[in-house]
Amino acid sequence: MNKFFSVADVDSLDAIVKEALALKANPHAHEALGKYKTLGLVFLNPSLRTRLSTQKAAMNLGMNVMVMNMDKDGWALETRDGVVMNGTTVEHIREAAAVMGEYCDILGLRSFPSLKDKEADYNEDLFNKFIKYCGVPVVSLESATRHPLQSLTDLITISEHKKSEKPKVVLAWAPHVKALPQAVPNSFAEWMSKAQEQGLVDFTIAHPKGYELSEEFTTGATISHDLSSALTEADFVYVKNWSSYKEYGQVYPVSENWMMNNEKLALTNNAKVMHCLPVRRDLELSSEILDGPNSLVIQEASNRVWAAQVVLKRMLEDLK
Ligand code: AN0
Ligand code: CP
Repeated sequence: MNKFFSVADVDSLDAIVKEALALKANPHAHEALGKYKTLGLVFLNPSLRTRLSTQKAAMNLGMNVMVMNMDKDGWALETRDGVVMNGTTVEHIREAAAVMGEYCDILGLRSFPSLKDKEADYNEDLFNKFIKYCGVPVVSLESATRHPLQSLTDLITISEHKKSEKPKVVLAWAPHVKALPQAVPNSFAEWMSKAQEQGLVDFTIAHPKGYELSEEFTTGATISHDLSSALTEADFVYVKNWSSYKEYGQVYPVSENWMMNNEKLALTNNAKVMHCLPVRRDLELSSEILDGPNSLVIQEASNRVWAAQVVLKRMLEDLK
C-alpha cells in the first residue's frame, strides 16, 4: 500500500478488519518492522485522536515519529500554481512537501475543506498536490472529502460489537452550530456502502432535506428524511453533523429535533451509538446516551490505534 485515501485503497474489508484485530490482540508483534523508519504527521487543522492514535500505532511498529503543526508552526503555505507570491503566503507546497518527503519514509496529512470552493475541495487539490510533491507514501488524516482512518475504525468497531450477521447501520445527521465538513459522513457512507455490497451490513442514511451527500458516496444506501422510521430496528446509530453539499457549506435551519436521545434510542433494536468525536454534548448527542450503556464512542476512539497500525504496517511492508 502506498496511499491510504479512500476505501478504494483496500481490496478486502474483511481481511483488513481481521488484520487490525490481530494487531489489537498483539500490538508489539511487528515492532522490528518500523525500525529506522520515520513517520511525519502534518496537520493543517486541529486534532486529538488522529494525532495521538497514529503516533501510538507508529510507536507500536517501532517507527520514529515527527509531528508538524503546519497551521501554527509552519510557514504560511501557498497551494495555487502560477501566482506571484507577493502576499501573505511564504512557502509553496511544491517545496514544503518535497522537503518533508526528504525527512520521512511515510507522511500523514490532515487538510480540511475550505467549504467555500466546492470544486477545489471535491477535486482534493491540496491533498493531490501534497502526494505529488512529497514523493513518499501518504496516509490521509482526514482530507477535504474523506476520513478513511475513521471509517476503517468504525468498520472494526461494528465488526467487534455486532450481534447479528448483517446488522442495520444508520448514519444519522445531527444538529450543530458550525458548518462542518462532509468528510466523515462521505467516508462512512463510502465504507458502509462497500460493506453492504459485501453482505456485511444493511445501511441507511437519515438527514433533513437539503443535507444530501454527494451521490458518489451513497450508492446503494437507503436514504430517509424521517429519523424515527430510519431508526426502527437499527443495531448501530452513527451520529454526525455535516453542512450542505448542494448549497455548499451552508447550514439550513431544521425545525424538527434531530438530536439523538433516549427517546429516539427506544425506537431502535437497543442500538449501539457511535460518533467519531469531538462531540458537542446535548447539541448533537444527549449526555444520557454518552454516559449510558449504549455509547461506543470511547471504544471507537480506542480502535483508532489499530486502524492506523494496520495501514502503517501495510505501507512499511511495501516500502522499497
Ligand atoms: C471535524 C469534522 O467534522 O470533519 C473533525 C471530525 C473528526 N469536526 C469538527 O470540526 C468539530
Ligand atoms: N475523530 C477524529 O478524527 O478526531 P480528531 O479530530 O481529534 O483527530
